[in-house]
Amino acid sequence: MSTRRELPDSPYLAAATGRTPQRVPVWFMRQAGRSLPEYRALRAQHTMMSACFDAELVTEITLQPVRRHRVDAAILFSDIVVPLRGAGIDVDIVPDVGPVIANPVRSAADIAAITALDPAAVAPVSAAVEALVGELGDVALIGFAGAPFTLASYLVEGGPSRNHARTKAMMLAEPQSWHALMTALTDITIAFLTVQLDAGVDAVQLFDSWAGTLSLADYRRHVLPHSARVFTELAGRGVPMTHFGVGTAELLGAMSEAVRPAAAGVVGVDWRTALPDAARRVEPGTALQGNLDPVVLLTGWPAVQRAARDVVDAGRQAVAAGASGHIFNLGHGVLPETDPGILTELVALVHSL
Ligand code: 1CP
Repeated sequence: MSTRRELPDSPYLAAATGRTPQRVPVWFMRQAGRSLPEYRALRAQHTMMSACFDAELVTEITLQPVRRHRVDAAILFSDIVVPLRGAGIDVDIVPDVGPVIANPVRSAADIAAITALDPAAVAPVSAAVEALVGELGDVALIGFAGAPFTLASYLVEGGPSRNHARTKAMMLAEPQSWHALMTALTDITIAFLTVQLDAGVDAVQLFDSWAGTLSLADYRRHVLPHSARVFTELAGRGVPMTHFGVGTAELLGAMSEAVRPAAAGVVGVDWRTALPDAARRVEPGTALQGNLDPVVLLTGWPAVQRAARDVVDAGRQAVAAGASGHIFNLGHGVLPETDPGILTELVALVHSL
């Protein structure tokens, strides 16, 4: 187990932990990958999954956006389904589709067959994290995992889905199966984050990308206890932890309750909710991350520039309204067709404000 780095000058860690950063920190979800020509060149020679299990490629792809854009945090290049592979599930990442599960999980027997994550199966992830913390200087390294609900949605549906109908059917009609599935996935998520924390990541983010498909009542009853267990079990690590989802305006309060045990809790906000409103919905002492609409980046620099200034202003208002900090990001991931030059200019603009 490596000792954690002290990064007193990291604006990302300052904002996440309630200190005043020297400048507004900025990084982008999905900054590593799809939008970068240097990523596409590497990917032309490797499948997505094989890249995720190659420590040198993981290290290189994680560093690409840091070199190019001068962001304040790196996100580990991996995918939310990587630990499922490490737990014996036959999953692939198909170009232009996303994760595809060979045998979707639909019966009690399917659920019982899910094994624990063997840390040895994701050894290249540990090796990459160890290499990265040696190379990143003051740039924070964020590890991540998928939250149990979002992982369950891929496993039950068999791949990406719009309405998550089979997932909701299991959740509502087969509560025992649902609880068993969510418990197994929560264990896998905790184990995958533990591997990354042991190897030295400076912070973690839990992606519950599709939780916004749920009502607040269903989220609280069927999902929140499992996600909260992730944060509770890892709270002792003392690192900032971010809880993110899309379409979660109604869930922000509950999502911040889940992350409350963290030494420093951050809630990711999508572009639909103004940051000062989000500040009033989350628990006191929570920092906010977000929330420029990724589509704005496709509309040209004048619009990007105006929207970015608005987000920085809204972040200041959010802090005045009680948020413990603001980390500039998009409301969801960088779209593949984004001009990387715009991202570089955006980082420079945010740093100048
Ligand atoms: O062909 C390719 O090159 C694959 C495209 C790709 C990439 C670059 C996928 C397939 N995953 C990734 C990497 C990835 N995935 C990262 C690290 C890179 C970075 O963030 O810079 C991260 C953090 C993820 C996380 C991820 N994977 C999420 C949560 C974040 C989010 O965007 O909501 C989700 C939902 C996935 C599943 C997934 N993997 C890949 C795709 C296209 C998808 C989404 C599929 C769908 O629409 O349901």
